Amino acid sequence: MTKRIGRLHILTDTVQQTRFSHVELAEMAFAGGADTIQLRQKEGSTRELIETARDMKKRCAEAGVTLIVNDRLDVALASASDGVHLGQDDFPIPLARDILGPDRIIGGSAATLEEAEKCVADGADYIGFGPVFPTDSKDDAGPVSGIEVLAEVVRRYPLPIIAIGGISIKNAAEVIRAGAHGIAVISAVCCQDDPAQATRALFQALQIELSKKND
Ligand code: TZP
Ligand code: MG
Repeated sequence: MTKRIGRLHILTDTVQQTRFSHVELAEMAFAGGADTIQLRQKEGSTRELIETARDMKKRCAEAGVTLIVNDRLDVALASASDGVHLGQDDFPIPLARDILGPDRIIGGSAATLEEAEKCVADGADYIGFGPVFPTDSKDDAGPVSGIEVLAEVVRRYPLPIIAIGGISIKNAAEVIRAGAHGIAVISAVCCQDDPAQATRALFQALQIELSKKND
């Protein structure tokens, strides 16, 4: 079956900013045109995270938006989310596939060509590649790839590549021109005064570049 991999992934963050909850951020992101929300919470109670994920899944389903849970296969299962996003040290992708089955989305993180190759071999549905640019949002983000390595990943590997790390309205068009299928952002939406408007600006930048590709 064909799984629809979104183009504009908003990772909800309640650590770098505390004004908005995950659910509030998700709703502002839908309002701005995001097609994928990734619930990303590294700390705290598992029960509360499951409650949040279930609430988000309901709202995402109503909005026709994909919900991916970062790191936590258990929470993705408990909330019947559309998928899970797994880093190189998280739950192994092949085992996650055995548990989730063929129809759920599994994204893998890669910071290098070798890690991208592993995501492909493991059976990921898309690769979150980066940090493409410097970021303050992840301490252990790995080496900054730059745009050339991003383009090389796109050339080499047959999966949708979602660029992440320091992506903003200033460089979103450039990463799409480099061949990325889409972008994933934290601070460019969650830390802005108006997250819905910030999402809308990114959405419009993507639309313009993607429509040029289809000309
Ligand atoms: N993975 C690689 S870089 C990164 C993650 C989660 C952080 C992205 O955050 P920002 O604020 O969009 O740079
Ligand atoms: Mg992870």
